[in-house]
Amino acid sequence: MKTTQIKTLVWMLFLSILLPLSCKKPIPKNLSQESIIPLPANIKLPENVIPEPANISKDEQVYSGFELLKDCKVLFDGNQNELERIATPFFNQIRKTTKFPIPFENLNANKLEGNIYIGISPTVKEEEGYNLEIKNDRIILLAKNPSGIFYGMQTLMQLLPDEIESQSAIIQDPIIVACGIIDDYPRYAYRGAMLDVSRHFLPSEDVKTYIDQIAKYKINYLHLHLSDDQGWRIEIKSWPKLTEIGGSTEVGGGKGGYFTQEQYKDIVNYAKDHFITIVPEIDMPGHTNAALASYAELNCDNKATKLYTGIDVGFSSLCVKKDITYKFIDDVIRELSEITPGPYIHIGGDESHSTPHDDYITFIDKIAPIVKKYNKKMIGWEEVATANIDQNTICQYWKSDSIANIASKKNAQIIYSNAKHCYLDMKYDTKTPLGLHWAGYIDVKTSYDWDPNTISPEIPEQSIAGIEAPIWTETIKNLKDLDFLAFPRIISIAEIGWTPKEKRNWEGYKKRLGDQYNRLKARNINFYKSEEIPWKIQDNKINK
Ligand code: TNX
Repeated sequence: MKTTQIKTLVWMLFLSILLPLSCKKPIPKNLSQESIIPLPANIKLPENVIPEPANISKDEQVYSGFELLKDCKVLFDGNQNELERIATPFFNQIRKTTKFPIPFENLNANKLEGNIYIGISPTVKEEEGYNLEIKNDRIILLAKNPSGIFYGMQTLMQLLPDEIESQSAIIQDPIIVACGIIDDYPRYAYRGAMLDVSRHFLPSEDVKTYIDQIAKYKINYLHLHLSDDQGWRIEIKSWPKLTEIGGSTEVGGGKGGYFTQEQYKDIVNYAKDHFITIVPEIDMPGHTNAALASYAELNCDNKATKLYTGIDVGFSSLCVKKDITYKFIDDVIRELSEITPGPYIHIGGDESHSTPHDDYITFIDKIAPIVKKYNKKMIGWEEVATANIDQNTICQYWKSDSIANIASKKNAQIIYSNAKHCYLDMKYDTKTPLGLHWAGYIDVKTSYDWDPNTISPEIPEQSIAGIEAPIWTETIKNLKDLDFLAFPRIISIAEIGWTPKEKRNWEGYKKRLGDQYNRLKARNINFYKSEEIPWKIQDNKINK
């Protein structure tokens, strides 16, 4: 063959590969089909988005939108230091999986084209809200406050390919972000998770991992259940035996453990970086055996109880009549307030079955001013509504509609943690190896398909501070167990707390959750692969 003939042949071969590709007309990626959780309050599509023809296979289609290219920069103006601090962990992860340098620069000397702009702006009205505008040639993220920037970044991460969450994969395909405007803000100001570190102690690394995970779904409070019959988990310098003795065991007789005040402060700071406020709970007057075993004088008969490693409730009580009890509580709340920058102290108050009811009321009425004295707002489990609480108290509804109604009649705010839907320690079904089932079996649909408004129609929306998903750790020994019961149900609760009621529905949610399979995997979460969810399994892509 002559060289010209060879050349023609090579060209033909080249074109036969290239032509079919180039013939594809890119269709604009549709922002409303992205699987964002929690679903944003408002998504506006650009006019050129047309419904995709049904006969096109997703893998073969070419999309258009904002393309993240390797020369992309992130631009800030004003508040640059703080905004950079918030954006850094997100962009470090993007740099890792794209190998793009993505420098941070000041807006002044730069054009917006091709870049991402992040800024604080009074045009966004909601406290925790943000506005994320994606155009073909730029992304603009605005918020009223830094928290909104954090939430907007969480949303943007979910608009990037799943591999963006990977610790090892490098993204090879073009990164196209769907165009449109997300104008988003939460339904409730309080969107919480509760972790019981008392029944089984979990070290701070595990608490931090949980913080990482819940922050992705815009949860903004972590309530730590720091004391119970089985263990006292926070150092109180003026009462050192609480942790020396009371922290020395746990359910099943393991070695227990506790947080030093330094470790606690470290958790508080870590949470703060994730826009999460820690709410510490000292449960009393019941659920106090660990304290009663540590100090004889806290018992009415001056005899220290034995440490307890079982899972019964309702058998212990502080001695309501003694002055030393209130000296003790004052010291505990003072020390805890000093290391807790957040506004709340949770005083428990649940299941005080061995405290006579009149004593219980006397007790709660005496605790409330102590919490106030240290400039904190009191949260208590629903039972505190039977005492003389004022409108500054927040009651956490867990079981009884009628008590929650009493609380709202007293103008107290309510946090919904109704056990039948929110208790992450309930089994999914009869086969679940971990968990309890006193409140019933809670599959993913049950955790999602309800609303605070319909559970207690008598409680007006303005009485609702928010929603919280507790996880009690009688059967949970480590992070793996915790993951298994918490995920994916904690994600349901996060969406109920954030998304407007009328935007939510189970069919849409279950698809979006299924689409997050790769992300949950990439984050190494030992989540429950419920058969109710159409999981989009692509293990190979993420584990490269
Ligand atoms: C009830 S809910 C409790 C906890 C248990 C939990 C187990 C509440 C305020 N008290 O002491 O750990 O059930 O699901």
